[in-house]
Amino acid sequence: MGPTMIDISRETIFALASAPGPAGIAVFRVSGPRARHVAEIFDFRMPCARVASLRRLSVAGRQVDEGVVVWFDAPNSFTGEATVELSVHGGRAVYDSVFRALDHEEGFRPAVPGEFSRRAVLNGRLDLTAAEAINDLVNAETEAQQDLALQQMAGKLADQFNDFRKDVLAGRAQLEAYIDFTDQDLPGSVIEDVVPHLARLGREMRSFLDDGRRGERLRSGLRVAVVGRPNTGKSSFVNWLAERDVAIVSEHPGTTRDVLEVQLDLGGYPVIVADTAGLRAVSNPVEKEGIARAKSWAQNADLRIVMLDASDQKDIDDGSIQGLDPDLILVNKIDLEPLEVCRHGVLGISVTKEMGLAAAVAAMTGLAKGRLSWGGGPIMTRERHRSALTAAAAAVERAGGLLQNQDPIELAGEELRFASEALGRVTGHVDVEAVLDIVFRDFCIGK
Ligand SMILES: Nc1nc2c(ncn2[C@@H]2O[C@H](COP(=O)(O)OP(=O)(O)O)[C@@H](O)[C@H]2O)c(=O)[nH]1
Ligand SMILES: [Mg+2]
Repeated sequence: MGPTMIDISRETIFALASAPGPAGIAVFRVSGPRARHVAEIFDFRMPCARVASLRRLSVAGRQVDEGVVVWFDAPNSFTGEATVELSVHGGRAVYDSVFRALDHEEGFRPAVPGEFSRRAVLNGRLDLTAAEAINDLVNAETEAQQDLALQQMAGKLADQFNDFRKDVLAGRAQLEAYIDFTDQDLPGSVIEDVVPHLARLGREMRSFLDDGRRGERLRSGLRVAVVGRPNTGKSSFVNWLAERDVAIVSEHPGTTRDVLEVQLDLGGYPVIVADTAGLRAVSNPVEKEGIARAKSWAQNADLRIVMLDASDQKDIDDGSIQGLDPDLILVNKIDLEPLEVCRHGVLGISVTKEMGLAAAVAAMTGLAKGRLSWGGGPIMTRERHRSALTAAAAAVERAGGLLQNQDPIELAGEELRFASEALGRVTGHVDVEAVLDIVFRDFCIGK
């Protein structure tokens, strides 16, 4: 049963908000109309609101722990409901006894994933993009992801969508005034005002959409494929990057068949580097499949690093193999054969002798930064944001076209109504119930 089917105003929910132990501290969150009752369940005196207080927790006369209790009275809590946070010790027995005591209580039940944030949205404490940002911050693994989540949490993306929506509504208001005038003298200037307003708004929306999908890429990690002929040292390089033996390195060509992915933090930017099967003509069906996977991964990647062997002068002169357009060419094994060329985007390295590797990482970091840095302003982080804005921009453009064609004003007004609703759905101004399941789908319990 999904939480949308539950009368949320009546149930008191609880969950462990910290990661499962053993750990120094475990934080239980309890939210809902009966949250105050936690004091009776554990037989302590509820502290004053927002004052952290040490309390002994007992159940049926037996002490279960001693911990810090914080009471938040409604609506001054994360969810907007009465909330208690219990910071107890993070051990199995403590967890079990606290969980059981809460679960046993009439009107209490364990929270489903994302339910605290969901209630916060429904109670108007958070807009949907801020709730998404909280989830992003919890999952952030690099500094750039952290920066992105924090700026979205602060409301920058919501502000941008609200500004677009206000501009759409301003256009609509002008049109509505025009509709009311129809049997009197028409102020012709209205069209002259509205058409340029919509044209400018459409351009602003398109330019905001034209962001190279940095936000989405930053959330998921930039995909970097390492491709090249067999035995050039791809697996050696990826293992060196990962600081562990992810892939088998061997002097036998054609060892790597599956695509092996390694997550890295390059100067604060999240990158997924893939080691792939060496590209060559083969008849072995397993290696053939490996090569097909390598090519498809490389074609869909955000960046391609081609690995060449310093002894293969023909490939070095070509600069590309099998039509793959490289962003960076690494010529490996320069310990055996010095590299003659000095072309931009070509670096000589030796993985085994650790030559040129710092420069290779610096080049990769520069490329990642080029694709992912976004200047700190508002930026979309999900397909949900992008498809809504794309639909809104198209509707705004259609409205402008209708007005220019002297089509009935109502039709343009309808397009603008559609645009404002699409934008309003992103923040939760419109149809919040309908989008909740999409937004909270990947939350975990306790958030
Ligand atoms: N001399 C030398 N040998 C290397 C270097 N890097 C890798 N090798 C060797 O080249 C062979 C193939 O390496 P591997 O990483 O499996 O290549 P892959 O097929 O491209 O994944 C192995 O025997 C490695 O030890 C290097 O910089 N110099
Ligand atoms: Mg390999």
